Amino acid sequence: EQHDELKKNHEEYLNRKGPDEPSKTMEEFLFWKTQPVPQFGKEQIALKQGPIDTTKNVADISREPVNLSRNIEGFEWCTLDSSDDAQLEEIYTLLNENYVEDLSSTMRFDYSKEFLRWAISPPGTKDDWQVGIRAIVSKKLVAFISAVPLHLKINNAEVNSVEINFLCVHKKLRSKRLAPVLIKEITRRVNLYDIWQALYTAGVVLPKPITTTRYTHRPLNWNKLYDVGFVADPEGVSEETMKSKYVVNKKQNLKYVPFSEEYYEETAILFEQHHQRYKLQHIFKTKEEFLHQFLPRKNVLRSFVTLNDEGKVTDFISYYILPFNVLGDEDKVVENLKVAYLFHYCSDCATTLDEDRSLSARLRLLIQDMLTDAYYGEKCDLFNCLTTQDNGLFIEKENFGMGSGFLNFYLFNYFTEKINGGVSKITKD
Ligand code: MYA
Repeated sequence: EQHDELKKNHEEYLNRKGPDEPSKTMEEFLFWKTQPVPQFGKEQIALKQGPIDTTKNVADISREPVNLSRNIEGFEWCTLDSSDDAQLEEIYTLLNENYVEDLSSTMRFDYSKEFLRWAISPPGTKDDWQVGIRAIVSKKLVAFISAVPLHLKINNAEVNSVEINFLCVHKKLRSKRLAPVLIKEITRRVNLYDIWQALYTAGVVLPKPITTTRYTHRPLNWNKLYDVGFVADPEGVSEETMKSKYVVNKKQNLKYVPFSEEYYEETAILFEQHHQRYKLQHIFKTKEEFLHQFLPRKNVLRSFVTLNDEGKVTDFISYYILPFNVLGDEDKVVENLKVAYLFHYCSDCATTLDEDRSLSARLRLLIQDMLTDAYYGEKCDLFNCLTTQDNGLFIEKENFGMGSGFLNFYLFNYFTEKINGGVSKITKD
């Protein structure tokens, strides 16, 4: 039954509009048409790259929170502190029960608490950027949104911004226009720090993506993925053939050491050199930020460097672990899939002039090795990556299949020409 459902969804997906076409007209985006974002249907080629609205300054921003009672009675704003275990547990429970699902509502992200703490509290995060809505009487947390500081380089222009993530409204409070209220409140709180730009990603099409990327999936534990209906029956292909297609090497091609502070300087230089290839770059200004993002974390992040004979760092690669709950009737969790997501990487092959050291050959070795680590070491069932970075060099060859999910990238209050490929920014979803 689950496989029939999967086929039906797939057909629906094939018949739908293009991945970056909106489901309604610009006029119907009642909230987004009021915001400083590029609009559908308007020729904005004349616009130069840069901020869209430059009229405001901190003195214009209200010190009072956005009015909530116009939308719902009996709820209040709160500020959460994810360093406190009890509050982290509340964020975790809200997201675990109400966050992003796939098209057929059979899978939902199951961010671990350690993952959330890592993602929402990097160095430089402000105390009031973890925003919630609670019921006044029961104090139950029913909605959430977060911001973290982010330095971007967009076509060589540096933009001091934030990344917005984990927007979530409890299922019972949907369609009450709480999302716009949460977005306005986080905008206010960010603007008070004199920051006017943001980056965010979403599966839904809003005005207006700067780029659209696609999820690709490389099965590791084909049997389990088949049993839960993540992969459909391959027509005319035997199960044995499928299994042999997805065999994972037992032994790694290259030698790795876990990334640690002693490799910071060399890795950061390599990272910057490699990332110059991309039009949208996430840049790390301080050692503290870099180490926060890339030091290994148990059950959350794996990161490695390879060294040449002289002990010099030649490559860096990382992936994070983000499980999925498989849902049965009445939203019950019936199974958990452990999923690895390719995160950042860099290699000296990206800048070498030595023809024998092509980036594509090197990346294949590195990726094969991460598959080995994820499957045999971390017992992951699936390895995902987006069509960002230089991933086009290995996706097909390493048997990553195109998924049904897309991830659109957006900038708030910043105009730039559409970026095709060339994205090094990875969001944690
Ligand atoms: S993306 C992950 C989003 N979360 C989920 O998908 C979790 C499951 N879903 C939910 O919790 C709810 O369905 C949400 C909507 C909360 C998504 N981004 O309240 P409503 C617009 C932006 O009646 P609900 C992530 O976290 C929609 O087009 N807007 O709807 C990044 C409509 O507006 P318009 C969205 O279903 C978030 C309005 O909301 C999204 O009850 C980046 C309807 O509101 C979406 N994902 O709740 C946020 N989905 O009338 C932007 C729907 O115009 C940040 N909508 O069509 C912007 C930068 C702010 C900071 C700026 C600083 C300078």
